[in-house]
Amino acid sequence: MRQADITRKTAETAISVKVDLDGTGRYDIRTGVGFFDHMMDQLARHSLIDITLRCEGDLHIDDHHTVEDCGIALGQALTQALGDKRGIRRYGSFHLAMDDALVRCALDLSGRPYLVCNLPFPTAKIGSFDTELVREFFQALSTHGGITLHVDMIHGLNSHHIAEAAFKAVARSLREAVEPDPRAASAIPSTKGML
Ligand SMILES: [Mn+2]
Repeated sequence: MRQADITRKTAETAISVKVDLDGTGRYDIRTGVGFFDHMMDQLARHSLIDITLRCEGDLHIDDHHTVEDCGIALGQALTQALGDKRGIRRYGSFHLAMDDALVRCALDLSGRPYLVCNLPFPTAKIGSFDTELVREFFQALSTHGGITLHVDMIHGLNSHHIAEAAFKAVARSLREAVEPDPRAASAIPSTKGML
């Protein structure tokens, strides 16, 4: 069963997250940050990973701790659910177009965190959401999910579209990478023998 259930509590946030890598993209997300919930919904829907996420964060300060810590907890959940990564495709990539926005993601479930995030948002805010938090989320996801993650905007005019295209590109890439590879069902996809 490729599932995980993580709870994480600090002075800044209390989070519970449940993932099922072999899901159908069902989501039940409540973090108190509306735009971020919208992005997490996209992540689940387009990765086909079922995600249940609850976060009670210190939103009286700002959204930063909530968004970052959700990235940490989700990365930890992915790591746990993937186990020894036997039989997965490991790599995934996608070009995602959404109106004016075109974002490319390429990722490797390598166990080696590395983030390249090139999303030059034209505005600092989407509603009340700070666009710089998109990078914070991907950084936390990469670090705690052991993911080499490249997210590059190729074209974009509207910050909402750019962010949404980025989350959907990451989602589609994750879908591919965590998927069982029927030609290598029992193999660990590395010449080193471990990931
Ligand atoms: Mn939208």
